[in-house]
Amino acid sequence: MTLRPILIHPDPRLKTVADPVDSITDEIRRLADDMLETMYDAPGIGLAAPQIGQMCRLLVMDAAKEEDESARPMVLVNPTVTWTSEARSVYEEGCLSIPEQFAEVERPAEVEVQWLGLDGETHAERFDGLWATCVQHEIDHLDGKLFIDYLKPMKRQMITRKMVKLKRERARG
Ligand code: K1U
Ligand code: ZN
Repeated sequence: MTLRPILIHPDPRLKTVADPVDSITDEIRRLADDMLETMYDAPGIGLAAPQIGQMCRLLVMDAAKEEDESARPMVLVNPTVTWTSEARSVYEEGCLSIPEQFAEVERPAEVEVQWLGLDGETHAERFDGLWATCVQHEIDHLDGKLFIDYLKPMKRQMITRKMVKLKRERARG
């Protein structure tokens, strides 16, 4: 398994709609392994393939953060939201592609998602709580959307300027 560098906003690949995965191959299995390792190392609770420059519809997540919850690494290929609740919830989101910036985002409190697993089977599950927030955040990445796109333009611009500065400083070393 290999740690992959995570792209930092602004980057055109983070604004691009990713392509569906045709079939589950060894390359896809390796990519999923690398993404889980990269996510746990960051640390994060989710990661979408475009965040490491791979423009395919694959995401990984493990939002089991309660003390009594055991780790549950999940790999979702070609995920689609098939149902959203009327009820909404607000969560202070972060993003590994927008380090150290957090903002409240309102989303459906529960969602049903269908996806292809690494076993080649179709899976479906209803998510709530942090899992629901996380899976929606990651599917947004597959559609070229970032959590800051939900914020008012002034706040979004302020965060983007901070990220441009951060990237310049990191490039200087
Ligand atoms: O997609 C990403 O950039 C990962 C992101 C996912 C996410 C966080 C919060 C709300 C929705 C989606 C992160 O994992 S940011 C890091 C983070 O939230 C976290 C890290 C360690 C422990 C707990 C949370
Ligand atoms: Zn993110």
